[in-house]
Amino acid sequence: MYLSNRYSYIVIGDVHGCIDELKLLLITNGFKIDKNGLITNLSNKSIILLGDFIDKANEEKLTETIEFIYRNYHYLNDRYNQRLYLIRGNHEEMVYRYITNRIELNSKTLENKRKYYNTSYLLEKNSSLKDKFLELYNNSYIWLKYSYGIEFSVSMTHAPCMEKYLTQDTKVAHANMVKSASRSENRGVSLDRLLSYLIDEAKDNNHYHIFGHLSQPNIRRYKKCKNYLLKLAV
Ligand SMILES: [Mn+2]
Repeated sequence: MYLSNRYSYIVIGDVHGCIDELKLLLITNGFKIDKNGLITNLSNKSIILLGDFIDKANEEKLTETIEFIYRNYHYLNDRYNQRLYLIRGNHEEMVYRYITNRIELNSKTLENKRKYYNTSYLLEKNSSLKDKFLELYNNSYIWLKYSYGIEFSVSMTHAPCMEKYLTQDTKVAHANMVKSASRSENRGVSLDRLLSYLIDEAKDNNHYHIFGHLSQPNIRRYKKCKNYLLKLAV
């Protein structure tokens, strides 16, 4: 989906239930949060959440996070304007599959549910929160792109991916934009080897790819400027 040039955009990576840090980050960037938990003082900024806003936190924080995003999604967006965008991450995708029975349950998938996708249990016992999550899931984008003329563009996805998949609308391309090769399944392999395309495909131009997914202590910028890795919210 192409973004309007009318706004400037703030892009926030993997929140993972860090609701207090998310609010602080918004306030640090000039937004205000009123007593009802609504984001105000946007001026001309729109917000893009880069995926993985759930899991890896306790149920209280996950509930607060989903409620906060849901409420603001409705407050900030209407049929004419969108000021809060969601990009789909692999955690939203997997939790969606668990809670809608789109995954075969066996010892491996049940173990993964316990280890990585704890939001599933919360949503399975809280149906109104589940409905809110499903609405957010269904309104999330796989990719967003901002372009300014032919010389400058920024593509955004949750995960890093090869250039041939970026902003393509096929099933395979979508899967690659939501999740890259798993580090937990490739222990001992360095990130630069696992995702060597990030280095091989980097170019010296003003077309950027912003993604999250890979937790890093700091922003990582690939040579020749093409690829950025966001500083994550965790
Ligand atoms: Mn991820």
